[in-house]
Amino acid sequence: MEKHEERSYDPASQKMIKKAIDEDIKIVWDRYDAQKPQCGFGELGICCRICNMGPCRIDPFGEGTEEGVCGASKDTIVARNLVRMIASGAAAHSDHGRDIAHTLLMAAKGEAHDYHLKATDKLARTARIYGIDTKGKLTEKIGEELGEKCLSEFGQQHGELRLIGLAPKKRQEIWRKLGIVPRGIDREIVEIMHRTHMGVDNDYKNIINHGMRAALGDGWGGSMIATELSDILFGAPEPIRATVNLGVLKEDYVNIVVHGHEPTLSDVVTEAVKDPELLSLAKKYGAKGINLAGMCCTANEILMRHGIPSAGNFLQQELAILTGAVELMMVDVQCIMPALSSAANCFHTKLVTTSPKCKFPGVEHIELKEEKALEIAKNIIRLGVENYKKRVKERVSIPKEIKGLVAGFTTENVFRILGGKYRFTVRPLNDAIISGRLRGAAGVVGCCNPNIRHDWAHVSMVKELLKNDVLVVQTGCSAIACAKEGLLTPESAFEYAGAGLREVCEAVGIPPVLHVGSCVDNSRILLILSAVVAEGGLGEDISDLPVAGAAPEWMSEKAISIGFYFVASGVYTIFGTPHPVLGSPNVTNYITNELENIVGGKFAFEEDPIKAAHMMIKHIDLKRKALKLGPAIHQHKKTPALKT
Ligand code: BF8
Ligand code: SF4
Repeated sequence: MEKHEERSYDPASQKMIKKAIDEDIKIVWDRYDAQKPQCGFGELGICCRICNMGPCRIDPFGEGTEEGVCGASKDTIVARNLVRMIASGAAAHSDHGRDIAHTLLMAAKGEAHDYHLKATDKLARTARIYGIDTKGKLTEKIGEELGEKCLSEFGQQHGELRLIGLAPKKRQEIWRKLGIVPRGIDREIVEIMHRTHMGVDNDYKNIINHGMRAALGDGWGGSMIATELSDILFGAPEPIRATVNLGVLKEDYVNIVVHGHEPTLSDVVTEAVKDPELLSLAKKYGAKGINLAGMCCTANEILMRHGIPSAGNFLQQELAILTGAVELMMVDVQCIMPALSSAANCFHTKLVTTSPKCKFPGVEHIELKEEKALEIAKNIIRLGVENYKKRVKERVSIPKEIKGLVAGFTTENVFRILGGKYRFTVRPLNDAIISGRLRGAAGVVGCCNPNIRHDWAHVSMVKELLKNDVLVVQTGCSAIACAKEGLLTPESAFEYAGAGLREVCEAVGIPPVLHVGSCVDNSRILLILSAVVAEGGLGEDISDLPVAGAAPEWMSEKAISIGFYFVASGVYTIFGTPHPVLGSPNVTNYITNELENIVGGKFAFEEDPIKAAHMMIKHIDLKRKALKLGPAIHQHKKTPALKT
């Protein structure tokens, strides 16, 4: 295999990586190689620079220093570092949720005219969950009350987050007994920072238990608020066909790429690109029109609501610029590589930052102000159109690869699709699992990372699960990876799904892999699991379900927070490369073993995606057995016996 093929499984990406190699442009894989060998202390989680008596490090071989200057053990140091990752990940998701709540409130108060409360049904339903009396009230009034309630949950000091009440009763009781129901979203994050300050909590189990509390505040709080309020504000997604991969960029068009996470501006951009004045300006400069594409999770947001194509996932952000065909890349927050400015400098691409939280030195910053969002969006698009003049035709090379997909599945529409028009229910899903046509379900989510061949682990794992009659739900970069392989179409069931899964997909008309959105939309998976429990016949708690989760190519601290809220919700969750915990056998054992008896879920680390898929299948089978269900009816004969 040549270098560009080793780096990515995706042929479109391979072409751009090859171009980078040929033109000697350094990209993420080169920077990764330059870091090798990566710091062993960091990898094992046993370095501490929390106070100025340090930095300290523990000798992993037990031959040197066993404790920090303050006496902190490797268990304390590893646990503290780990939960600080949760704090950062939960903060990122939750701050996103806060921003959406803020925009919703402005829209409801009539202070942001470019936004509207689109999903009024969902608004009323969510308001009722928050105890708001909706009777006889105007939509705007309900929106205002809901916006205020949600915003208040970030700084709430006592009580419980409201959305916790959507979890199965048994699950809520487990959390209450352990004292890990989040009181306020910010409060639990701040408490992580306090507990991990020098000289506070040094009981690794106590530290991690609080980490779970903050992570639950992300999954059942900040992220869930982001999802629910985004649906209300930008429209509840419905299954929609779209396209994905670098081939969505168009040679004769002005190409605008929106990258980041929060849909607040990108959703308005979908309107701005239709502006007749901007379109005629584009034509004046010789372009056929304006082509909008997304990147990372802001792409997922506008993909599932408007069918805007996705140019790719995390590791493709520089590659999009390398096509030489991107006039403008507009970024908001999260997963935006600082390297983008140098990539843009190698081409004519204009990079524009839009969030006060994310600026780049020397890069033009045009800040989103909700009061005049559309005007700002148009100004940004205009810069892109103007920049078309600077495109160097000879440097343009857009890979041809493009694939169709269906996106836009949500908790609500899964109910409708499965239950039919008049009966909202997930019953057919439960029945399919009970009868054994479906063996179980798996969530495969998360990032991509140059430490593993791009997209390969996602695609290999998902194919293996499908073959074994496991229905897959996906979000984030993982969904895009599999979409590029064509797995997110109803037709793919014929090629990849086992006989049982294929029957279910055919009967209901769904793909075997359901794209449920961006990373904050992992909260949709929590709600689907809760709905399956509520439907009956599969136990009383999420931890009873024959399901498993995985993040085979993870890189971000958000992935750690997501992993912890799934585990703390009772889901067995596999990460590809390990968390930075192996320096403490105690912490490793706690999160990969003991936690199961405490919260019903636990972690496993397995880099081989096929092995990991079979670990998930084995777990699914154990849960089936515990529920006294028979084996899956079309159980794949060649499934190897598993060693534990
Ligand atoms: O939030 S999957 S690389 S883009 S962190 Fe980032 Fe990871 Fe992608 Fe979306 Ni999620
Ligand atoms: Fe070292 Fe303890 Fe300070 Fe960490 S908190 S840097 S282990 S002295």
